[in-house]
Amino acid sequence: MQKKKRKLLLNSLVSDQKFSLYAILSFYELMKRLEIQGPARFAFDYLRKWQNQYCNGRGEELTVVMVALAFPNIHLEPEPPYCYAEIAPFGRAHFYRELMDRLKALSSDLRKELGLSRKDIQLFSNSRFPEKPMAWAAGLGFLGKNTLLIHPEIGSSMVLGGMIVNFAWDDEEAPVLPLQSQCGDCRLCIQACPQGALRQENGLVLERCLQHLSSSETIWPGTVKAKWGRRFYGCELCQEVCPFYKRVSGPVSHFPGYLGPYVDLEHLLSLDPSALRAYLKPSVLGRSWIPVRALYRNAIIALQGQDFRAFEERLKSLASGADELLADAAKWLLKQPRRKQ
Ligand code: B12
Ligand code: SF4
Ligand code: SF4
Repeated sequence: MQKKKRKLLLNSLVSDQKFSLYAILSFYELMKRLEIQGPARFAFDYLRKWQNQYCNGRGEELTVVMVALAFPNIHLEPEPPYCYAEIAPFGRAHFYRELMDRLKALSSDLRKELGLSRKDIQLFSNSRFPEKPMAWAAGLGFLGKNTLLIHPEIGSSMVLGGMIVNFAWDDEEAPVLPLQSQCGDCRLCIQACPQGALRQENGLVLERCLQHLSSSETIWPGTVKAKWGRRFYGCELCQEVCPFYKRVSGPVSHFPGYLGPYVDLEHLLSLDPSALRAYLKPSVLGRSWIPVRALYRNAIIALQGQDFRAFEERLKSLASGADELLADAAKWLLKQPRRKQ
């Protein structure tokens, strides 16, 4: 097939999958853009290593497709359960799976239409690839002070992914250029972060971020427990305050792995760890790197400020149990006032 025709075909197959944003460029061009950006150097180095390891250094014949899927905010229902904890919007359904399903459908189209094989296409989302700098280099948005990729129209509520295809792409028609930061003097996200995890010069301090702590099995100091509030998983404050934050509906119309905006703590705390793992398995919280005991700890701490008298026996048994993480959380909660409703 003629080079130009192949290029048009690839473009139309990508647009058929209805991603919120997409960009196609040669691997060579992507690397050129990353190389000259000091803070993105780690992304350049990672991709160079990957290229040497898996592609025998080939770069000119590779094409990068970067995509983003904006997800809607599934709102809090008017009548939450008696005792509940909130899930941050990105965890309310499995949007990564939705994105991956669309990438797989695209990959299958590419194999059929362009005669490519499975090993010619490398798919990724929430992977080891440096997805934010790659999406920035492809022109999908700018990097905000909250360290997230922000599209001026869509905001940051999107999941990113992409594919590297064994396919030559020439960047002759002026490809979309990377966007410069549009944050200006704004510091709202830095000021809003309850943990002071965002530093203008150094990005995010991982150990302080509540999103990171959501799945960490370390014992939290009392100050972190108090700031945790009614969360079950995730934090979104540095996005909610952003002037670019939009609650778009995007092209997502069904919700795989739906969990909704909250978990019912009465139900959740009645489950043992293996039953909890099974309950969460189809959702984004069922991922292997999210330890169930961390989620259990989150649920206990989220009872603060709620009427947890009905759970006292369970909490006392956890407080004297062998699991230090849960014992610490239960002891802390038992010292908090029981709110009468
Ligand atoms: C580890 C990780 C986390 C960690 C650390 C995040 C972090 N900022 O480092 C934790 C658990 C805290 C986390 C949290 C969240 N994450 Co996360 N996370 C990842 C993951 C797996 C790797 C990111 C990584 O490599 N970090 C390491 C540091 C070194 O890289 P970096 O953040 O890119 O920072 C560098 C650049 O910003 C660069 N830089 C600075 N200035 C500039 C300027 C330019 C021009 C350039 C090019 C680069 C650049 O320098 C920084 C330091 O070297 C990615 C998926 C992926 N493979 O990319 C998802 C990912 C970044 N997360 C994502 C999301 C959605 C979240 C959450 C919003 C979850 C939620 N609650 O909804 C929160 C947001 C918290 C926050 N403010 O970042 C999305 C981001 C979508 C977006 N719009 O940007 C990703 C891309 C997953 C995906 N595929 O969609 N995450
Ligand atoms: S996710 Fe929450 S804790 Fe983490 S940087 Fe943003 S506001 Fe701070
Ligand atoms: S809140 Fe302000 S500083 Fe933070 S990312 Fe948004 S525009 Fe940039």
